[in-house]
Amino acid sequence: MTAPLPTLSPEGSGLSAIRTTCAYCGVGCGISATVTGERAVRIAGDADHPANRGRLCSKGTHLGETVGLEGRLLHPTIGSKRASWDKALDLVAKRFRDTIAQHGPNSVAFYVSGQLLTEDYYVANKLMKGFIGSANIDTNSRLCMSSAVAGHVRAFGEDVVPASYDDLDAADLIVLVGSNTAWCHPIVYQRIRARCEAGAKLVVIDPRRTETAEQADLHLPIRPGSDVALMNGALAWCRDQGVLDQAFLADHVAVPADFWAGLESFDLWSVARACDVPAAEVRRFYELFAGTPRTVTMFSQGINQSLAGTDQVNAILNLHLATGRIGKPGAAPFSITGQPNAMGGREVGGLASTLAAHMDFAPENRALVQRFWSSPAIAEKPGLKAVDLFRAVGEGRIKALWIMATNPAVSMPDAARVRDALATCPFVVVSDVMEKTDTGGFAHVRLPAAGWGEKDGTVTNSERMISRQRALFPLPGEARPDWWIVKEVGRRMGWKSAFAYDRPADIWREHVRLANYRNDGARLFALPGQGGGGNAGYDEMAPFRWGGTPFADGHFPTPDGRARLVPVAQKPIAQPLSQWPLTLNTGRYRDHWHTMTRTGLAPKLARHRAEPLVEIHPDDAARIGICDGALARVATPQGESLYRATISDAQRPGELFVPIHWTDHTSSGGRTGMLPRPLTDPESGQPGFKSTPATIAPVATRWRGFALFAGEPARPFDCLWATRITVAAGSLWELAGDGDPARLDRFLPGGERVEAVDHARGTRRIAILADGRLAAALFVTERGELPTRDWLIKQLGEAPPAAAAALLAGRPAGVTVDRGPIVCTCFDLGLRTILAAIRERQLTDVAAVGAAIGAGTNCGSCRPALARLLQSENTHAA
Ligand SMILES: Nc1nc2c(c(=O)[nH]1)N[C@H]1C(S)=C(S)[C@@H](COP(=O)(O)OP(=O)(O)OC[C@H]3O[C@@H](n4cnc5c(=O)[nH]c(N)nc54)[C@H](O)[C@@H]3O)O[C@H]1N2
Ligand SMILES: Nc1nc2c(c(=O)[nH]1)N[C@H]1C(S)=C(S)[C@@H](COP(=O)(O)OP(=O)(O)OC[C@H]3O[C@@H](n4cnc5c(=O)[nH]c(N)nc54)[C@H](O)[C@@H]3O)O[C@H]1N2
Ligand code: SF4
Ligand SMILES: [Mo]
Repeated sequence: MTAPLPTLSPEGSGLSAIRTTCAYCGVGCGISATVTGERAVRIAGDADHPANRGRLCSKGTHLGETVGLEGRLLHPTIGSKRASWDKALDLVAKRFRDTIAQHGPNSVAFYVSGQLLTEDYYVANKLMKGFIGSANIDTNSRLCMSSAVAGHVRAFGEDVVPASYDDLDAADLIVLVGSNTAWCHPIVYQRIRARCEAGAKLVVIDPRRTETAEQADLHLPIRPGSDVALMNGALAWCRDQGVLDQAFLADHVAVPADFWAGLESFDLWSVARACDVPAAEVRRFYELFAGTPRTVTMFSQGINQSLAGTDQVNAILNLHLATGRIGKPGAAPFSITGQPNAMGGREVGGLASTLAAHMDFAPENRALVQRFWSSPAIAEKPGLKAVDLFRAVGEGRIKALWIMATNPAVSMPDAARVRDALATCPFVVVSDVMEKTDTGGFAHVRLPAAGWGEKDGTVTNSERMISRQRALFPLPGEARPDWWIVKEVGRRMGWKSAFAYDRPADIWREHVRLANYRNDGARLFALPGQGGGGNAGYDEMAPFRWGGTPFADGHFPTPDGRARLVPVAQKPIAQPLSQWPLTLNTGRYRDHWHTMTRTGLAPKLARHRAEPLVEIHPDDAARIGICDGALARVATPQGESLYRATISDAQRPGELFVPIHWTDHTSSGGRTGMLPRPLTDPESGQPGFKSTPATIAPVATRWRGFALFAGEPARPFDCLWATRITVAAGSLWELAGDGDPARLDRFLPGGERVEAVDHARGTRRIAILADGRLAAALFVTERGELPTRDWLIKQLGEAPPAAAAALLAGRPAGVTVDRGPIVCTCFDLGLRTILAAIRERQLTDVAAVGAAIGAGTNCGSCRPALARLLQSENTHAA
């Protein structure tokens, strides 16, 4: 495997740092990692990486907390039994071969992930499309980026993102559409803030007032699904103001005959009505847009994850093409990607709807790719897209399925049906790094994959920059990299020489050759000059961006060289149904990543949002009888799930917001995947995760409480509400129930027990001591208060812990330690601590808070939250 790069030796430490890339989001930050022990690493931002220039957000900063081996899958299993690699790989190869022999190549499928490295992805795509001869390989990017892909292809002829982060530094106006950048792409957001501090304007278009929206010059809280109206209206406005780029249109854009006529109905008033925002606000946006040539419009899931996602993407691209704001510094439409290697997956062509290397299934492309691979077969036509793929599994049409690096039992829409499908599928293989995932429970064969910090390969970030991910640790247990697992199966299926890779560099060189193969410039995706220098060249590869500044010359990869304006109509906005009067929106929290298999291991990331909340507008809450902090049941036509309610005027009336992160392993409720419908955009096949008809009702509970364990509870909780987070020495469970709270005793371990009971309030407090340490604590009340968790969490590891009286009080005598929810993860500062500092020291800006108590001075992810606290304190004071 790769030797560490000896370049970044921290002064005097004697340890050398390894340059690698963050495990999480599509920003693609460079990391300088110094291995300090067997499974220990010190993480710092790589000051030389162009994507982040040394900065990291809260998730990247705390990656070191996630590299332990706790919970890892470390050997293959067949059924519930441990198996050797030989047995497991032979079985996978045989079952796929037999199924294909009996039912044809389209009876098998792979479901893969934007969290694979490019080399892994390349081998999986080659095996399915070139050797099995089916295109039934789809990826979780279908749920994430596919509307952007389809929109790019319609407008440009190829899936090319025509922007880079440098454009943000050069823009005078940045428009964020359906993107909670402050939480989901924090380092890009810091770059946006820096640009705004230098005078650029920021407009945020999101139905919710997110932390991103709070710092904007203008926030348009539009009605969900009304983005086409808003963008079409902007284009009509620009035309009326004479700011279209007529020369660019004439030379480089094909405009359908009735295109402009289609915009007639999008006047200011109609748009304001469709979007449900004041016309004056819409007008402010339009004036800003029309008046600012250097505009970057950045969009993500509020645009993509819609039943009209592709049209919404094209509405944005139309606006940029018609104003000539593309291919120039500071002017671009910018689809920002979610996963670390969503873009790499698109480059190898690992979606069911593309063949390979940005080629589709046209006969000449099929012939070219088959020749390049010297393969016995080549997929004839696009394969099944994710939602259809799982439907086909459920209907018995797919009889062998291999899932890699994704957790569809949680993340697919209508996840209950996905689980049913997995349960009936004759053969399911799951490659994952973790032993317990909701999807892994359905596997016949489980294969232990190498994880971040153990793998070598490349990833491509949102701005087309390809960076190396490098191994920091030896492979643990019997874990193997995904490329190795897939090529071993390919070889055992009979294709020995086509899958004779010894190292990721071999695959990279082949990928480079295919990108450049018979490519006279017709495909913009090309990697000229790459792949040289042998294995050492690969090991030392520095980050680079492919494609230069796309479209700078006004040429587009379409047959006539012109871009396309695509007529898009605003879909009628569905009226609320009487049974489902609300609209459910789903998305992300700042410090959690997807199904939390990694961030869930980091105590510092767990406390920003410790439970899955349903956010509801105060008017709706009052009308329906939902109290802040109470449990509520959210139901949709697909299923139902429980959440803790939080009342928030950041929500629009009639809309609910829930997070996507909780699973069977972390919560008895809050499993959001059960709620969205399996409906998709007709062009892209991307599910409409952001608006599902829904209803909400309060759930009565008799008691609430929490439990702390050094380790895990004796058995899984079965009460109404139990959500888990990792704390430094064990786990913390938030609990609520309607039965007899005394039943909770059976979850506690044995040991010396101290207990206090307050019958008047229905309160019981129990601490269990074992070997002089606090082994567990249970605090339950029917009518009383509960202590804060912080101090008790600290007692878990301590020997001896505090006196029994203090333990049962939940705090040391005479001291209040309620920090509130954690805002700053780096300095471990809670809301109350920060508010106290602001008041006592009369702090007025984020920098002053940082100078006083450190908050926000390291990763900066909490700066938007600090700004909001300061703002509300100032309003309060005034
Ligand atoms: N902390 C964290 N960061 C992440 C991830 C994570 O799990 N956690 N995941 C990564 C991945 S894979 C992805 S894809 C990205 C996603 O990054 P984002 O797209 O920023 O995240 P989301 O929270 O899914 O949705 C963004 C916003 O779309 C808004 N929205 C909903 N409906 C509409 C609408 O009709 N119109 C408009 N204009 N907006 C709407 C929502 O209110 C929400 O605030 O984040 C990446 N980064
Ligand atoms: N309701 C709703 N649903 C959504 C979304 C939404 O906004 N709303 N967003 C969608 C989007 S944009 C996305 S991207 C998906 C994400 O959804 P998923 O892809 O299902 O989520 P993850 O938790 O990232 O799953 C990754 C899995 O791969 C494992 N893993 C990590 N690294 C490796 C590796 O190197 N090799 C292997 N083999 N396994 C590895 C992890 O342990 C984990 O089990 O969710 C989608 N679902
Ligand atoms: S913004 Fe944060 S999560 Fe995303 S790549 Fe950078 S450090 Fe990692
Ligand atoms: Mo995503």
